[in-house]
Amino acid sequence: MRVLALAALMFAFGMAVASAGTLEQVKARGYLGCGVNEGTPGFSTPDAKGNWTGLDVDYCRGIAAAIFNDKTKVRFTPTASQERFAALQAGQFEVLSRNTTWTMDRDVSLGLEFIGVDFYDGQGFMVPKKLGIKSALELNNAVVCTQTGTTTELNAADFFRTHKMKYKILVYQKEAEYLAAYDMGRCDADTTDKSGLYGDRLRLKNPEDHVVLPETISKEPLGPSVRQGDPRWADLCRWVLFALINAEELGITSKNADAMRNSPSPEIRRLLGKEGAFGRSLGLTDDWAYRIIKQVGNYGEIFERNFGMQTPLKIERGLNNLWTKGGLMYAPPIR
Ligand SMILES: N[C@@H](CCC(=O)N[C@@H](CS)C(=O)NCC(=O)O)C(=O)O
Repeated sequence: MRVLALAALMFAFGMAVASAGTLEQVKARGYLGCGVNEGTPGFSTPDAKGNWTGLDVDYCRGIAAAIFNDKTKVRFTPTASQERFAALQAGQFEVLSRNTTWTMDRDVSLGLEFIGVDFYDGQGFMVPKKLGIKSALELNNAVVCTQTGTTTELNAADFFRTHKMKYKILVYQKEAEYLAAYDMGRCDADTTDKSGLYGDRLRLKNPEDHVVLPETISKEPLGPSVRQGDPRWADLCRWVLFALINAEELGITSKNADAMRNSPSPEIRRLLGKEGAFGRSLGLTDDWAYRIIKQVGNYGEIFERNFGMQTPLKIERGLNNLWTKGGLMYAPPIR
């Protein structure tokens, strides 16, 4: 009898633990844990006071705005390429938002779940102009520098093999290390995601002495991921991303979000929580997306603020434009 009672107790306890999902834990703790990189312009960079900015940062701020109605309720943990997935698994944060490429192996073998794409990128090469190289196909026998634990290393191997060219790769643990090696002339080329190359160039002694070659040698769909096993949390994170993209498509911005709440458009009304009960189904309030857009802006605002023509990076929207404007940004509808 006692054994049975104990078993029943353990079962009830197990249920209680299982039902305290990630959202409940985050709510109880009072902030979101967000894994970012250690400082890549456009994605995540801390200023002297420790304030973080960037696309990856803004995405996590969007989740915090949806949950807490306060975009500042996030704690950022910088992680190097090599350690990011283990850090997510170890519970150091609930969302990995760190210019991370969605690949099959990462998705199916590492116990994590990609929730979407927030930046369509591709790998390229940067070389000193003085080498006179115009194409990546002229890189035979080059020494290339990059960071370890990345798709970059693997794509470089594929590229040189495919084109029957020889190369030597120097891999470093930290971005600052490979960049310093490149700047000192230890390697002929820097290779990483093109967005990363533009960020790298800004940090060289003489940025104008370097050129990004035209070739894009891989697909790098970058996006956030979460631990596998809590589908409600994955849904929440996925719909925060979709809300940002849908808001841009519907013309809702941080500036007009209040006025838009009076819009007669059913799609706008659903997104802003004036019709339906979409927030509740995520464990949030129905104005969840309004909070995100009001506090963080829509996807286009976030892109422009962090990568656009007013920033030192000056990256075109390109593939990251909305599907209605020739890009790939397309979010399922809220209904
Ligand atoms: N998208 C690639 C590369 C991501 C990556 O880690 N890039 C480096 C070079 S731009 C980086 O972000 N370094 C910054 C850091 O380690 O904090 C991947 O997911 O493997």
